[in-house]
Amino acid sequence: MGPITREGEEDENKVGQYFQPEIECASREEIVAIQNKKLVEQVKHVWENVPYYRKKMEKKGVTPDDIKSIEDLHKLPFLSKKDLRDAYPYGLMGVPKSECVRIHSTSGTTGKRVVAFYTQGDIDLWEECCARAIVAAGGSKDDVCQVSYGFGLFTGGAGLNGGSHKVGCLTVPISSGNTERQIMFIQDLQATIICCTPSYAAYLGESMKEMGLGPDDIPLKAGIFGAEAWSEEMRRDIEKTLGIKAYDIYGLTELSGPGVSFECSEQTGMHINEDHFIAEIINPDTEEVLEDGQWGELVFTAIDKKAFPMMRYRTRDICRLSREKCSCGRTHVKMEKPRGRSDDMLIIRGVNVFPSQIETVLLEHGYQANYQIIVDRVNNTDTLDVHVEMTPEMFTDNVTDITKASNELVAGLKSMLGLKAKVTLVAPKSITRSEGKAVRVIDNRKI
Ligand code: DLL
Repeated sequence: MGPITREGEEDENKVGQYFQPEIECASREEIVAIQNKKLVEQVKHVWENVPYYRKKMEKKGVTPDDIKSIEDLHKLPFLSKKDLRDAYPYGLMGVPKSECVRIHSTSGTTGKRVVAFYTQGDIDLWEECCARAIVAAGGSKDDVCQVSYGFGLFTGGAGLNGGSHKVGCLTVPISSGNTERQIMFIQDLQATIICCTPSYAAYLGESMKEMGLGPDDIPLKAGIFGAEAWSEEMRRDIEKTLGIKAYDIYGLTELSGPGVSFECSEQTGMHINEDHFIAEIINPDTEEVLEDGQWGELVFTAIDKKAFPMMRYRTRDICRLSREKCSCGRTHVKMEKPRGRSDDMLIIRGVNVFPSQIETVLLEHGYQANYQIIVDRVNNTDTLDVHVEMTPEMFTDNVTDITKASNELVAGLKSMLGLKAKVTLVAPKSITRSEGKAVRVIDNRKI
């Protein structure tokens, strides 16, 4: 199905385009009715087919009869990453193996990887979510969409590739890496949309500059960037260097992959695909459900996915929800850019620090998002070292200039974090670039 406008919508090309208008612009009553019906069915499905979760429900004294609508959601037990590890690999599967057609898996560096399963139906719904994101970024069948997320076990490539097919874009499944070839294809095939991590988009921009190319030398108009936290400053940087509008997209392997939520032209948060996922925000310590607008841990219940039906899954992403009316016409709740993960949060000398706060300070001072945060413990005291690349324009070996510039950053970080950091300015290109998610933090503390 191609993009469709709501009846009476005049502008056929920009704002006002939706992949599935009847759902994306449904009234609150309609959305709640869909969620109520699907939740009741999903709880029955899980009770009957996932003994691991049934035991959790029994332990909490809940049966499917207790769940009559989304008002009862809070009665259900949570699932966490620990449950996924305990039930690895098949313990949370909701259908016979013979009905599953694919797996994807996280790139987790600690413990067992998460392995998620999909029926063909699960894949179709997932690809539709990604198609909604592409259309929201202005995509249609007239576009050439270059998918530069990694393919394979990672969900980024497969998800956006499937979405791009559903929209009918000419899809370029180039995967990540080989930056010169990426730029050559963008130019030769006249790619208009690119999908990759924001850090890779920034690297593409940097490589273009080195090749003497500017935004006018490439036909890109939009980018769909996600899989890691990125700041507003980084968005502006990428938009300027590539000459595009940069849209955020969010998701996680446990819930299919990219497309759980996506940004529209307003760029003020990501619409959650509420016909497939019910979102809650909880206090991560007390597990109490918080009101819309409050920061807390994002929890999702997948009400359609059959092979890997996640119920009240604790994402660890710190976020908040907003139900303010959106100018794009979509009615689904919006989540703000996640501030970081509760497990990304560093506690340094007792202070909570998110890498994104450090990034904001660096970008405000004219640096790019090429940095590494090194945390250690010396004589029982935490140390925070931030290695920051100078841009080629600011590169100097004049000690006075370097000291002045790093002192400014130390002051900026102090005012943002309330902590004294050591800043080391390093030469351009000396921090290793990533083709996927960037590695920003090295924590050497043995705690
Ligand atoms: O990163 C899925 C994805 C692929 C999303 C491509 C968007 C684009 P995982 O590897 O399982 O899945 O990692 C999921 O990445 O819990 C967040 O902490 C983080 N994350 C994903 N998207 C965003 C985003 C994919 N837009 C974990 N902003 C999630 C901030 C994000 N963090």
